[in-house]
Amino acid sequence: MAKEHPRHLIRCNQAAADHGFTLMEVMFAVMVLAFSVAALTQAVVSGQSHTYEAMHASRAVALAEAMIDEVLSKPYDDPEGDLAAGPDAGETSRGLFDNADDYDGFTEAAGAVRDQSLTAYPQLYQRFGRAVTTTYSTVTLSDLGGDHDGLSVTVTVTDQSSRAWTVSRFIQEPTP
Ligand SMILES: [Ca+2]
Ligand SMILES: [Ca+2]
Repeated sequence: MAKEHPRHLIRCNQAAADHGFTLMEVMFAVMVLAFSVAALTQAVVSGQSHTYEAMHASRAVALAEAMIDEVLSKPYDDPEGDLAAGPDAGETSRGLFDNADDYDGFTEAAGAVRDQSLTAYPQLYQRFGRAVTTTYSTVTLSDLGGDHDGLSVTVTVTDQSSRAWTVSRFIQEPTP
């Protein structure tokens, strides 16, 4: 004699068959989920990349501005009266520069970037090199009423992908 299923179990199985998912529905749901996860992952990676780029650029500009500040902290005129842009006699290293134009032609390679006290910058800043140019020039500043003699200082910071950030300042020649 065949074993009889309890009546309530038959009802449950019938309900599952009525409300279950077909294989196609399951595959479709899995596909949608996979696309959603991929899109979310891409958004997170893209966000992290933008954050890295912003931090990278801000470090480059900070290095450029720090060098500009260092140049601006020096006297305009050489104490010995030398007038040539670039290091003067005996100014064989950065620590011996005694006026602003001595920095003309100064460079630091990536991995050897130091602050004004010649202390190495943290590792994340060592991905950049720096170069300085200083040029005596006359610029027209209409707000200040005409032509002004002075020193143009430009600092270029370059990363290992050859991307460059440039900061420039004009130092007006002091009036005697
Ligand atoms: Ca000098
Ligand atoms: Ca000089």
